[in-house]
Amino acid sequence: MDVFGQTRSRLSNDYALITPDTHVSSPLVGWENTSAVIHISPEMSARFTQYTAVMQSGGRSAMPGENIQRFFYVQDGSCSLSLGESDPEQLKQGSYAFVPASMEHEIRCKKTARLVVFEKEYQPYENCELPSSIVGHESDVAGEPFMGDDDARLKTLLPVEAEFDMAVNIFTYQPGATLPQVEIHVMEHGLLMLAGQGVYRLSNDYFPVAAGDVIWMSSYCPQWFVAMGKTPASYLYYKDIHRDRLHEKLL
Ligand code: UGY
Ligand code: MN
Repeated sequence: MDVFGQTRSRLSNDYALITPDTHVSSPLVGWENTSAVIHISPEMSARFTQYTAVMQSGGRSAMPGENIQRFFYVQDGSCSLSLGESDPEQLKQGSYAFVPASMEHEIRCKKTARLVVFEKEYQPYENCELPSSIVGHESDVAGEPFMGDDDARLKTLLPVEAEFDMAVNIFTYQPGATLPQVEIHVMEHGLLMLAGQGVYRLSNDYFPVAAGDVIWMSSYCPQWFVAMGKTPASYLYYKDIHRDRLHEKLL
């Protein structure tokens, strides 16, 4: 609580920094024994949704809307995932799953679980099948040096293939490591700081950021990051990929 009404949260037309002190939870429609904070949504002109779902004992998910694909990452606790007719798989901290649009599935929780969820409408692409479901654990994904820098490593959690129109990655920086350039690109981002701290450049502004912070970056929002402190900084982030917007409009 801040008695003087101060916060690090900031909103602008092309980015949002949302810090945990400004979160307000509400029930998640259709889900049972679950509350959520919807951090990023079309209400702020994003083309996707990012939310944190906090599931309690007896927690149960609902299906997303028609043609909506869902990715979730288990930030804390454990849960199970049933995909189609198959037996439930147990998921723990660091597990993640991608569920293609319209695939029947249910997340259930016996104790507690905190999930980071990204949802996006699927944009089909000529001659491409629907992407398949993916279940994995971040510890099974190798962190590749980003543009040759061993101190900035990227884990790519989903296949980089044309049927996938979204990517979710984990970026880990040693203290002092940076994004090698100020990036300006058509893809949007939704991001959760998982650990550590640093300074994020968003458009022409620079912000101290730390574990728990959420950031939305619109298409073409200038962005850059430097990790600071004594421990590595890491973030989980979403981006839309593989769809040429003019081409889609012409189809
Ligand atoms: O994938 C990306 O665009 C990534 N390098 N951006 C970011 O970390 N802000
Ligand atoms: Mn980027």
